Amino acid sequence: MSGNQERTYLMIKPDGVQRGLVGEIIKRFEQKGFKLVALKFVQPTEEMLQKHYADLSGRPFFAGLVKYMASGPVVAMVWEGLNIVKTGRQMLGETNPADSKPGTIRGDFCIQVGRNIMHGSDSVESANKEIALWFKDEELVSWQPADKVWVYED
Ligand code: DAT
Ligand code: MG
Repeated sequence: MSGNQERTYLMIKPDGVQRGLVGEIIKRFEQKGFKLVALKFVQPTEEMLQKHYADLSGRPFFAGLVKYMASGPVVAMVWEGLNIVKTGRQMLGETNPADSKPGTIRGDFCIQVGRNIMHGSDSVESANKEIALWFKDEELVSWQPADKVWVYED
């Protein structure tokens, strides 16, 4: 698999959906040149979210995090592209929106860490785990964007 096929799991959280930011957030990844591989609008269960955030289960904010994340539908997505895990995190901004630069998603659209509107995988390893948690293999779409040669050198 070439570097251009690196994948990440991105999720618009319930506050991003409720605040009408779905189109704006997807637009940024689309305009950047990344490739959409899978997308679904789902009401996540607490069980799914406990698995998704299993690494944080010992943290004091865990119960509140799961409750907030289960409070409404989310947009679950897989995106692909060169260095997308790292670049995706840069496009999101810092975990705490107060530390996020203007121009980033969290820097532009939210204020507090417990309402930071979007999730992005923090490593290729966690991306693979998260993609497998949220999507079945057959939901990952194989397609060739028409602009590929204009986005990548080769
Ligand atoms: P990120 O979402 O940037 O990968 P993380 O994985 O450390 O950050 O934490 C997952 C989510 O948990 C984060 O998006 C918001 C919430 N969170 C993290 N730290 C928190 C804190 N100190 N208080 C409240 N919520 C927190
Ligand atoms: Mg994280």
